[in-house]
Amino acid sequence: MTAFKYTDYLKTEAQPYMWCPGCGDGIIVRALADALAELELPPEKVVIATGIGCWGKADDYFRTHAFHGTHGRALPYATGISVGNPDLHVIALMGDGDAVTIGGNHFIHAARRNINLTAIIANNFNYGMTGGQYSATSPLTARTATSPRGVPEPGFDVCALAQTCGANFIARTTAYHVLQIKKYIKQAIQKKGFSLVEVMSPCPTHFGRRNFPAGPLAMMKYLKEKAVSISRYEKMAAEERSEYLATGVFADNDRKDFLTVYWDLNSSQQASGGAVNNEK
Ligand SMILES: Cc1ncc(C[n+]2csc(CCOP(=O)(O)OP(=O)(O)O)c2C)c(N)n1
Repeated sequence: MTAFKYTDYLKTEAQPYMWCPGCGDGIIVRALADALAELELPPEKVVIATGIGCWGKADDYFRTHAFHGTHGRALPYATGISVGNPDLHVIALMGDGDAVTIGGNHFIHAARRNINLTAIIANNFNYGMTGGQYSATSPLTARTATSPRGVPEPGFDVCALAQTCGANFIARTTAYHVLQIKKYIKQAIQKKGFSLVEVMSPCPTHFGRRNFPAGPLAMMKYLKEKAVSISRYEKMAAEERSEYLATGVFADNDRKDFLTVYWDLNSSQQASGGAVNNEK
């Protein structure tokens, strides 16, 4: 029996959510609250850092510490909080625009440095809050507000990017796979270093309307049917792969996180007589 309930982390009085009907963001909020309760993390030890966007508004619903900053900058804030107070569990909530479009450079370097934090990206394949413009994860040929005839450039694979940068934990699932979201968030929080959970989340109002004319349910059904395990995905022929979404855990490493390396370097310098000289 856990000492905490998911409602200990949620401002239920702030509900109903501001998100559109059929949006996946509320599902991720509940999964995160469940994960925090099951890990029995005291709410005062948790900090949620966000930038701007629909998913960036999620911190409004949490009864934890929160830092709501500027668009694309959730990771710099989260980095400062994590490095400044390593006792805190820092969770950065970002849309795909926030995380890897305007925030792409911060994402690369937070993962490379292996900052001890958990990034949860709600990837709805477009800029939801500002009307559905295409972002760096919008798939090639997808229709968006700024690409009515189709996106002319390929979208990022966020997990592959994080892997190249050296993140310690990387997982992808969808808003349909509710229990998997919670499971991966728990694993991510428990892992020291940079952890990423990418959740493919439907945006019926903007992306869905233009790419799933049959309606919101069709997009959820797509996520249910097209999400396949990494092992199944890897057995597919290249042309078949473009039809599917690989989901699962892509990386589970134990590379030392930034602060550990930093303190290791400092203590070894001091032990050897120290080249560190603070005198000017
Ligand atoms: C520096 C800056 N550029 C642009 C904007 C306008 N803006 C606000 S939210 C947003 C898009 C958010 O998209 P995403 O991060 O994918 O999150 P979503 O809303 O889809 O959850 C943009 C472009 C801004 N607030 N600040």
